[in-house]
Amino acid sequence: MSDSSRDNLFANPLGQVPGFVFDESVVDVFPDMISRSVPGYETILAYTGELADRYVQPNTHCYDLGCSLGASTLAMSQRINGRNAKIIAVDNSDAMLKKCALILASTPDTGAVELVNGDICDIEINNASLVVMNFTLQFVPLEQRANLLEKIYQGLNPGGCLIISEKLSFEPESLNALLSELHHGFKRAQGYSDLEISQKRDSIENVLVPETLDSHIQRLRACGFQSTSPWFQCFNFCSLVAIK
Ligand code: GEK
Repeated sequence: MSDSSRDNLFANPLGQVPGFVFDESVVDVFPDMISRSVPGYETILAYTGELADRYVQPNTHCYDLGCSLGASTLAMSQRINGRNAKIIAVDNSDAMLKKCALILASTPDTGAVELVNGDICDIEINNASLVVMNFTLQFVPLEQRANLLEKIYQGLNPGGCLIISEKLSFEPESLNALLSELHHGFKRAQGYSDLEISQKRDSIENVLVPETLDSHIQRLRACGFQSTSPWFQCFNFCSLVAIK
């Protein structure tokens, strides 16, 4: 890996740490950042592909909400060739979408992907057999999350699947602290220094707002998803499926 694609955004003391934004400096290092920060990221991508294979129906839509550089879109598209299913990949970061477009253009068999520059709370969802939100809901303001989930439920066809991957919080606080410490140990093992870990934590606070697993499941049930379960968890990172 070249130095310019290694995540060292928080390696030097920043004084006042700015709030995290998905700008060009993040885009340049994003694949390295997410794979060294999210335990199980590669597994979640692989099983996003597996679930796409199981759930995507011919002539329907698949949504990748908060697509970043298109990793989940690529995982899906590799498994659903020939089904005439359109993937709609949405992000509201111009920098992410520009680079995502370049990546898709240089990858074979991604012709059926439509890139949308917009807020996932504003887009329309219809005729969906699969909706993927891998590590995006955590950035949506808390008060907008129920409406977004309700819109997804309405836009899914019967039998359709929603995948939500998130960082979680835990109660009581002692358990939250334990799982955060295990996560920080994972980051240390991936080569991040204590300074990088603590500055990133300050930067992301109030930008990424995690909820408990119970809150996620209760909200999904309230929207109408009767069939929902976590299928993966490592420390404070989790992925859920919910079937309409
Ligand atoms: C992956 N899914 O590699 N509307 C649209 N996009 C948004 C919004 C919003 N309201 N809020 C945040 N984003 C990807 C990884 S990253 C996760 C997703 C992370 C976008 C934001 O611009 C960013 O690209 C993405 O959601 C979150 O599988 O960085 O931890």
